[in-house]
Amino acid sequence: MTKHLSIIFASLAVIFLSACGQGDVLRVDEVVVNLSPVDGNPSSGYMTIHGGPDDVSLVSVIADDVMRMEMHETVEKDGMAQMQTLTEVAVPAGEKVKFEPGGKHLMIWGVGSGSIQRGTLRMIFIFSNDDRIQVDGVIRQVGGAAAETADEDDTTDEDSAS
Ligand SMILES: [Cu+2]
Repeated sequence: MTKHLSIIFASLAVIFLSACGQGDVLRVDEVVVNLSPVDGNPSSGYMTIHGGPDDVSLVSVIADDVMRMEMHETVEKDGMAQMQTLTEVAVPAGEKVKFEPGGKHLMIWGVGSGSIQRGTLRMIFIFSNDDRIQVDGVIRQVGGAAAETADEDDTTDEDSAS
């Protein structure tokens, strides 16, 4: 009798292992925040979402260290580029969904100075199946001289002579 049971448990274990080991896993990577060079203007966020075994939707993106974050899409209307707010974004099973310049993007207001100094923004992506995926997005300073001063604190500094 006990022999039988252990065989059943063993075969169950194999089934679980194989279920974990194959197929697509819902995940988010290549998360980037392009910090606005103008104080008060929104920054933009981009990422790649990899669909899992089931069709889901991205329903929200949140971060503790921002004032406000929205999902947007740039669409052309009467020859003009316009932005519209998205309430959810479909992520079909096994497919890649990209947020990228000129298309879907995150609009981010008020990125905290702590995150800016650290160079990363901790974000949580919330999906319709209740999956919550936490990713540290890389903050990039774009179009400003501020980016140069932040990470050059040794050797070649001009004012180290003073
Ligand atoms: Cu926008």
